[in-house]
Amino acid sequence: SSAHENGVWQRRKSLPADMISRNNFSMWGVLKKCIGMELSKIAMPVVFNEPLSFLQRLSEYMEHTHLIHKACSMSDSIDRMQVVAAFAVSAVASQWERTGKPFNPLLGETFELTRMRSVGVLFLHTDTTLTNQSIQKHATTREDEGYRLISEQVSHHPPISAFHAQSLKQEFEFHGSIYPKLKFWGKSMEAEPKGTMTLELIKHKEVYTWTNPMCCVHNIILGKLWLEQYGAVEIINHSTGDKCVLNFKPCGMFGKELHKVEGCILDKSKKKRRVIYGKWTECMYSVEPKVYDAFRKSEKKSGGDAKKPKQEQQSCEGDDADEMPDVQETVTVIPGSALLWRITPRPTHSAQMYNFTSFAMTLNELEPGAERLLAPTDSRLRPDIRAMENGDIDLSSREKERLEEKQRAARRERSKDEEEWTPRWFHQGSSPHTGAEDWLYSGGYFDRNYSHCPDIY
Ligand code: CLR
Repeated sequence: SSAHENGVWQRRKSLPADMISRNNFSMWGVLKKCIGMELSKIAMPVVFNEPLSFLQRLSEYMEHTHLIHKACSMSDSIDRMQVVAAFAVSAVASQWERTGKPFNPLLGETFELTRMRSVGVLFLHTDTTLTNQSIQKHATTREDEGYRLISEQVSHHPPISAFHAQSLKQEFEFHGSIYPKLKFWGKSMEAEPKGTMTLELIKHKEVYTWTNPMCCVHNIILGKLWLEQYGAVEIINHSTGDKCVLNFKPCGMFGKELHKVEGCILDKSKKKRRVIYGKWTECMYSVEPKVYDAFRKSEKKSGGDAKKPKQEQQSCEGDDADEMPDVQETVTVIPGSALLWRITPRPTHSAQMYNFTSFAMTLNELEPGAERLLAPTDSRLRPDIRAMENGDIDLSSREKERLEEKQRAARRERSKDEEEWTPRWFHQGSSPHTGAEDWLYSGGYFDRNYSHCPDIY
């Protein structure tokens, strides 16, 4: 847990308690009555949850923000695009093996993530002998990325979460909304994250947009749960007309393509400028198209993987569980490639802690003094999530039920008065870049006047 080492407060590196084993619970028992139903309407036992709200889970898009800073520092727009592409892939990397269901946010729930106070700041307050120079040194760390994010649950049916992040030094804004459209197919569940991601690099006057890949959770009923992300992701630079077309590959019959992402950057005249490849669970590289083509050709000539013995067939049909293919070969690096991004390894205790990344471990932590600062609607103040985090499943389910009942009562009150719900921090609008319907930040959250926030807990 969090500690004050040498007077310096540090973020916690683990959760207060290990997770409760799910082995004694059957998903089938819950789901057999629910085929064809919307997931948000199914009362799922809390053991299948993870102690985070969906708003907090979406904030994990920010884990690799240093890539945006890197993109900002580059003078060539194709170079910037390749790092933005790496950011778009890195944003969904924390989903790997995360098969716990986050808590549905309550209508009006918010989550803020402020990462602009450097780890050394508390220390600085207590030591006035520091010179300006050493203050500068302590105030610049790589861990605290210098941004703040605010997200809000703006709609309950359909569930829509909106977020807006801005950098401290006005280098970028990153915003969007997600409506996770879920389909339950029996053996698996498919989630389409509807909504556009918009990244603005202010100094370069550039705007990039894309939509996230599809997500599929396999073996809902029997076997081991595992998660696949697949589909085309098109990143558009609206200022230059450059495009990056990425293909998150479905695992395929033999699992050879598991986790692979491949694509290329095309400039305005449709000329291929760079090939991007890697795995969303691991790393991404970029290489010149000529080098890439030559490598693939030579691979074919030498037989490549055509001669490899066939693995046991992984069929997607039939009654068996769709085991996650056990192919551990990592990315083959083509000579001449540049590494764009590599994942931060998970902490050793991650498996007992919902497969959280180090970043995820910190999201529900109450920082010293946070209670005084946070909006009363912040996810960190949700008692059901807090109870689950502490390993108290019974309290968690009781609190979850209470909150959901309170939400229903509030809705009944509103409909009696013919009142409509209006989100506090976002408003509906159309994106000036894509024209698509979106949720835009109305501003003001960080003025920290929360007197008009609803009482949802
Ligand atoms: C993946 C990244 C996308 C946004 C997104 C939308 C829906 C999310 C999905 C992410 C992760 C997996 C998810 C899904 C909704 C339900 C599903 C949380 C965040 C969970 C794992 C389903 C659990 C099912 C139980 C039966 C255990 O950009």
